Amino acid sequence: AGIEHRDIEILGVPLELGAASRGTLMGPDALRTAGIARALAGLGHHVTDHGNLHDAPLADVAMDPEAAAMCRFLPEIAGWVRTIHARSCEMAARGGVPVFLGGDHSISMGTVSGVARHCAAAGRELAVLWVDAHPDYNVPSTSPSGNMHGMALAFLAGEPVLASILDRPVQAVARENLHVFGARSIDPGERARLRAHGIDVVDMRQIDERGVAALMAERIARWQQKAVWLHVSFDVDFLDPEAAPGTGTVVPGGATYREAHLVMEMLSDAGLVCSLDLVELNPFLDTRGRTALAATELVASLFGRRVLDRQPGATAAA
Ligand code: Z70
Ligand code: MN
Ligand code: MN
Ligand code: MN
Repeated sequence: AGIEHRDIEILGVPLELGAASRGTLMGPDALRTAGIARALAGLGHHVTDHGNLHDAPLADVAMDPEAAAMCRFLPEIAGWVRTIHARSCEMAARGGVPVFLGGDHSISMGTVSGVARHCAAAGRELAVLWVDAHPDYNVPSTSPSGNMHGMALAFLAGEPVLASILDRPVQAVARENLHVFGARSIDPGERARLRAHGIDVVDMRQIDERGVAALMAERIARWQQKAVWLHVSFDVDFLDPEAAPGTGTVVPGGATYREAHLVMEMLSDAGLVCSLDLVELNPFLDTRGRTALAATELVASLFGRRVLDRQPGATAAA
């Protein structure tokens, strides 16, 4: 069975100020060196690389001062988020598959909010799969670090205290459509918020007990029923440090290379993924390009690469 060929639009977003350590600004270029565009084109997709976004101007953010004081580089990051948002909405509306190369995870405040605005206009229900060791569900008052990549999903859920990061009303993603996958590092206040909001969080224990195939199959069935626009926000720290050393916050006990590929293959078979972020690659910390290469292989699997074709109807354990 051949794969469906798609128009894939790549945009590099070299932002590093949202993370604890510098270096993710080199992420987009390392992914290009690893061959991300060539891999996708080799699968038969039509790939356009729009290059990197440039530094955005500082933004004036009308945030409560006490909260703003807890957000490191707020004017810089809000400037980027506003620029990214506009580009993302445009790209989504063009009908291709936007692929955003980060950059730290704070870029997703712009990428996903842009996609959400397009979905609202187009009458599509948006679901977000946050593949990450961290849920990034902090607000300024629960953040232990002040790093804004740890608040990205809270912003997308419509957290009012963060809303002024964007210069227009935020189209919040419905809580029932937020899915965290691979969590193994959650701050205490963050955990309380996730629980209070009823967010679907798959932690590593569940992955160990039930396996990625069964867990993904359940979620895919729900998304297919609702015919959602699925945005995948992939933080490379989902992977175990063994497979992906090139990221600022390595947390032991992550997904194996094989588990991550299976997630990608199942998502690809489901045909639901309409947009993607690939974030938190820090080439400064990488070992001989290993993380950039692993991320590139995973994206190829997400867009149709297979070891062997599947018989139609063959399914993973549900
Ligand atoms: C922590 C915080 C985080 C990524 C680290 C860490 C958040 N929860 N996210 N690395 N990608 O500072 O909020
Ligand atoms: Mn085309
Ligand atoms: Mn993250
Ligand atoms: Mn993370």
